[in-house]
Amino acid sequence: MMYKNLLYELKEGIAYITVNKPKSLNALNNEVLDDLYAAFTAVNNDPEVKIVILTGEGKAFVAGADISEMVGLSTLEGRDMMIKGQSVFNMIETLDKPVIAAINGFALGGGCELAMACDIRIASEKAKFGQPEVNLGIIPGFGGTQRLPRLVGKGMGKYLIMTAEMIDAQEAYRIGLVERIVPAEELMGTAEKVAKTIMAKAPIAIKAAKLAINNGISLDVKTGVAYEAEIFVAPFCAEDRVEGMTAFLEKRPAKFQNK
Ligand code: CO8
Repeated sequence: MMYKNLLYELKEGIAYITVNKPKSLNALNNEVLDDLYAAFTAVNNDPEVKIVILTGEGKAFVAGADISEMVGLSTLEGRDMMIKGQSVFNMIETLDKPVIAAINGFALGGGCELAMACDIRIASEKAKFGQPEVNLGIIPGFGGTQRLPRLVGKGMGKYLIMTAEMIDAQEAYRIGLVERIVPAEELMGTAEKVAKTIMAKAPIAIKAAKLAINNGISLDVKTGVAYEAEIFVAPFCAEDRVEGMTAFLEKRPAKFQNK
């Protein structure tokens, strides 16, 4: 698959999507958003793809929405771009397959929001995070006001959005914005290791777990637990459940067939 603003590679079931506009620190304009939509649609439909690793080329993961494009937009065009970005990020969040963000550098504004739409965030020690939108007279519009407080809590979410403070990877890890931090040279290797760990599990269980967490998180616990009960049934009915449990009892690795 070829994209103007992305690099794409499929290796051993892992799709690598790299935002590739390093001159503008991978800023998201309408064209990049279209490419991301096309790429994530394609990986979702490709049975060879089991998991996705999303990263950025150069010193940024993504430094935000493209300010040079946004400055000239009318109000309606700005709204359209916001809705487009939200649709792409919602799609990533609800993709059938797990998505790991390998955050190599700046993840600011729309870049931080993009990372937050992924299932798991692994950051290089060189990564920097922030929601600097209020510096530009706007608020986060690609989901940041909703996903950030859900990850780091309401107070810290407000602090980061209202102060526009840029934080380093260590602080992002401390507040729960990322799940792992590693030296820069180990970033892709660690992301691959995590991807392979997840790929070794029953795919139907991974898909169900993602669904239960994504859709349950905004419910009260009682309703969420009832929802979990509904989702629980599908993997329990699957052949892979019998294989997983039999393999445990026979003290051998499970051979999951996605059945
Ligand atoms: N948009 C456009 N161009 C950018 C962006 C960006 N977000 N970030 C960096 N660039 C460009 C710079 O303008 C520069 O271009 P040039 O070489 O032509 O001058 C090039 O990338 C390199 O950047 P710097 O020279 O600034 O590199 P530094 O290492 O000195 O600084 C920073 C790196 C700190 C990341 C700095 O570039 C910066 O502060 N960038 C802006 C970060 C920002 O404010 N991001 C938030 C944008 S708003 C947003 O994301 C809203 C999302 C919702 C939008 C809804 C749709 C309407």
